[in-house]
Amino acid sequence: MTSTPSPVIHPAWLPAEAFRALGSRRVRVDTAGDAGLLVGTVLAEVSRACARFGGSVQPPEAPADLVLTLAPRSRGDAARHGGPRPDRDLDGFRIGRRGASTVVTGDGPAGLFYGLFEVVRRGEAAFDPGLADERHEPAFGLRVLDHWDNVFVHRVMGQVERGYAGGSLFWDDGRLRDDLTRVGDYARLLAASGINAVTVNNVNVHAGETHLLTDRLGEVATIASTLRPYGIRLHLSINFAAPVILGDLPTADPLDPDVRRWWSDTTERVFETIPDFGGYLVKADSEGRPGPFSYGRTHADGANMLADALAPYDAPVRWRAFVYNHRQDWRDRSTDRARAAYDHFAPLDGRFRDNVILQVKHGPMDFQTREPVSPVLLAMSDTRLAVELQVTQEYTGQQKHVCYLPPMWSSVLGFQPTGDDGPTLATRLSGGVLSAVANVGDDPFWTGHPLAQANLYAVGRLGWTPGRDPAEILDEWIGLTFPGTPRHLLHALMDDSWETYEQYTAPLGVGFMVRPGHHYGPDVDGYEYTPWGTYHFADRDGLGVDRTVATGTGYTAQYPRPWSERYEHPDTCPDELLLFFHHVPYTHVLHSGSTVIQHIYDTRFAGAQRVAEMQAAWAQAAELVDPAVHTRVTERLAEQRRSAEEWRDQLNTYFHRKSGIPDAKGRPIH
Ligand code: BDP
Repeated sequence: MTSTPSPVIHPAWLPAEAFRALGSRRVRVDTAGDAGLLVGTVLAEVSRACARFGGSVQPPEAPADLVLTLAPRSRGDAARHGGPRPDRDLDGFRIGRRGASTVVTGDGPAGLFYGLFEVVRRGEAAFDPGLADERHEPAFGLRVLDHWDNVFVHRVMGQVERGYAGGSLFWDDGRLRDDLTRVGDYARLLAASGINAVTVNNVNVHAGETHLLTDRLGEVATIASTLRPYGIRLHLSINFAAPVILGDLPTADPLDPDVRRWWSDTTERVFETIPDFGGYLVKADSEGRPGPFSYGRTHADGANMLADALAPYDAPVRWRAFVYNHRQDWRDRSTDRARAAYDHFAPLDGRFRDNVILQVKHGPMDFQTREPVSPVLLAMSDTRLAVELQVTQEYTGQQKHVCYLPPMWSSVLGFQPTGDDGPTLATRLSGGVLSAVANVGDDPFWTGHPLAQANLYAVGRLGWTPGRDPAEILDEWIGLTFPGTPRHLLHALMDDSWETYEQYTAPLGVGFMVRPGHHYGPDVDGYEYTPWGTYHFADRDGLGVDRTVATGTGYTAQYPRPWSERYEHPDTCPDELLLFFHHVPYTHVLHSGSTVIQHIYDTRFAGAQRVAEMQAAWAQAAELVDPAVHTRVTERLAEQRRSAEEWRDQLNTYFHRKSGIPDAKGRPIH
């Protein structure tokens, strides 16, 4: 019998080569006998790199080119905790020169670890005698990737919901994988990018997965142990109806004393089994999931019950604000899904416990190609808030299309709630939580499309420095992942890829013209007459959703000034969001000087053309990159091109037929 050789797993941003500069030096890990788990990981990394590249691990006091040390106040912390405590104040580090050495001083063991990876990222530059002193600390204390993994393969959603990179890294065929080596490698990659937590299961917690909390907790503990050496804490998504589903109680009413005791006892067992357990993530009363509404209770009642169960362990519950009615009447123009999160949650401001974090999707709808910032993130000053990004490319090309997303995320994190001179959203949320839906699976390239790794990498980096230029992060990722490859090649494909994707799929803020269910490819009216609340309202005269106070759904009033006013009027509303906020005639003239209809035609032609150019550029790179990467990207680009042309043709034809207005440039539209 022949067996198929296991595929070679791509090293992502940690190829051995990335450690050359560090590994060819004399390195001292000077932690005064601190034998914590993370310090052990740092030592192992250093020893491995030195063994490979001819450097040496120096004994105490010996001269060294690189010294990795702990700040005095944190010495002993690792020993006390028996492992990493990725608390915000211990993640930071200093890097600088002392005499002939580069010195990294971690605030705590985690900081030491993050400092080590700063040295890796910088390569030779980390040993430059002119290296400036810098202090680094993360803007967000909790930087968490939420996996939408199911243990069992779900009938409709498969194993990883909205996953485009194969099966779960954790579970296979309903069981925890016997070999968790890849989970360890994954944790190492994440830690090197700055992530410090992972939620291992889908927010839609199906009946089978509910057991992870109780009788299958052992599996969860095994995953936690695999993540721990890299400072990654494990979080679990829980099912609000768990007390009922697991057969213990007749109700899940959050005010019922038995239910409250059930959650306290269950949570106590979780912490007995996993002492550094990170917390719960909850999707309740949303898209058919159970929640407090069934018992006439509020989201505050539901969240606070779980917060009380977690409080003794100083752990948070992240309660998702993605709550809306998915049974709307499409004939009723006054309903508006964009309003839902704010309408549900803003009145509850100040009513959540301190360890409740309201986790809010970055836009008001659902991870569309472009949305305005969710107004919930701009309100609720008495509630702890987390931003939720979607790294998995559900609506952005499903990892078949190149779509580098950090420019979108930066526009959210850099949004200025009080206008042009005010602080950014990231500053407001600083110290809090950055969460993102993961895009990885058991695919040999981790993310299906090898270039989608850059999106994963960037989340952690933005979690540390949200104001950083996305192109700079990309440059860093390219340098690590493709050592020796001309960087301009990948920049040419990736820098503007989100904008390109937007051009051929959804210009001007129009959303959801995708195939219902799986959400890939165009379907002009796929969602138009459904109850999901996701409309574009195209008719013979114009298109877009009127969300104004004057004549529409009143959504613009959910924004503080000056945004409420800017969005309310088409003449001040930014072009790229015009159709999100306004229903306008096809002949409406944009700030750019073009009409809406002409813009639709032009961008769709331009976007598809850019994809053809990307394909041609990549073909030239055949000799310059790893052949396996080249082949995979080539295949995906062919599909991206086919899809971009399909988008262009269907959408242009649709709007041509609706409007009856020809393309001013006379290109073929049917
Ligand atoms: C939507 C996805 C769905 C998720 C949901 C969520 O289509 O699979 O369950 O978001 O975030 O975008 O809960």
